[in-house]
Amino acid sequence: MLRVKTASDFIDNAFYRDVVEGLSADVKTLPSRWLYDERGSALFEEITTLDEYYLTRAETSILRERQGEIADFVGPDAILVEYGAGAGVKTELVLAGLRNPRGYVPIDIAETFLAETSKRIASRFPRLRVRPIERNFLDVFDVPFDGVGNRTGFFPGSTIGNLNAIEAQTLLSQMGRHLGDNGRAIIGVDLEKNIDTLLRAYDDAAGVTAAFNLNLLERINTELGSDFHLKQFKHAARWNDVERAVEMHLVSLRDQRVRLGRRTFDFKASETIHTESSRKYTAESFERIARAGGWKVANAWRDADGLFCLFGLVRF
Ligand code: AVI
Repeated sequence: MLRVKTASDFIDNAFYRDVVEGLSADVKTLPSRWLYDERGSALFEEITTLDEYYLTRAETSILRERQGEIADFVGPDAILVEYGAGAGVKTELVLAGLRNPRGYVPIDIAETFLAETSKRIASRFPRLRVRPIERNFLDVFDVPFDGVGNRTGFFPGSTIGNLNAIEAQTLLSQMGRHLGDNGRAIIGVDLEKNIDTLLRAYDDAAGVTAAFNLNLLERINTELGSDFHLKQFKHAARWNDVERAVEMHLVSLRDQRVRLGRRTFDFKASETIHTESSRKYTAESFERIARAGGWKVANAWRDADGLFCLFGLVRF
């Protein structure tokens, strides 16, 4: 028999808690990590192939063009620790350039994805010891590894841009603990640029980013039994000049009330739910955050158009 879901159905559910907390706030917000269910992850993969979304293309071109320099920076016999398991060619480009890499440690909360990545890398690099860690890389944990060799952290894709300053600094400090005093890190960072280019990257003509953002409401409907009318919300990308970030929002198209179990949430016309921030850095602003996390910038590799930067960091 169908019954209305109540808080007790979801009390232990982190997604439910985040949705209730985020929609109860004066300025409504939802954490961006919930964008990535199966459909959200597939839509994000599609975003990375769009003309407007230059980030993936630019970063991959740096990894191809600077493969030798990156390998020199990492050094021989290294263990590569990746924060977020690599979906595509990026990890393979780094590993293929290295001299005698000893180990690969992908860290990711998504079990299936982690297993697939580990299998793919192990079959492509049979001499590499692959040791996956199933954790959210923002949690506090250790990286045990019995092999020899200096460790290098790899955090590509401008995912650091989805973290606020405190989260970014905390992650960089934790990477320092994982990677040790001789540790190195390679971080992919999207650079500040012309605002039109930035906004187009987050509001593409084909509407894939809009579908990615709206899928979060669909997910709340399906998994938590709410009654969002998707046609009554639209996707918007906005530049936040103070935060130096492109923000994704879901804009309510009219006054409306949404039900979630026994709770209701009221939306005014034009009120938004803030679903993601993608921070953009300059060389100076990134250097500041790296220093605060215990690292100094040793290298900054940019693509030919100067859109994106891979920073090579060492401990200080
Ligand atoms: C995963 N992350 C780095 C992407 C970004 O650019 O902030 C997520 C994304 N959101 C909209 N488009 C892509």
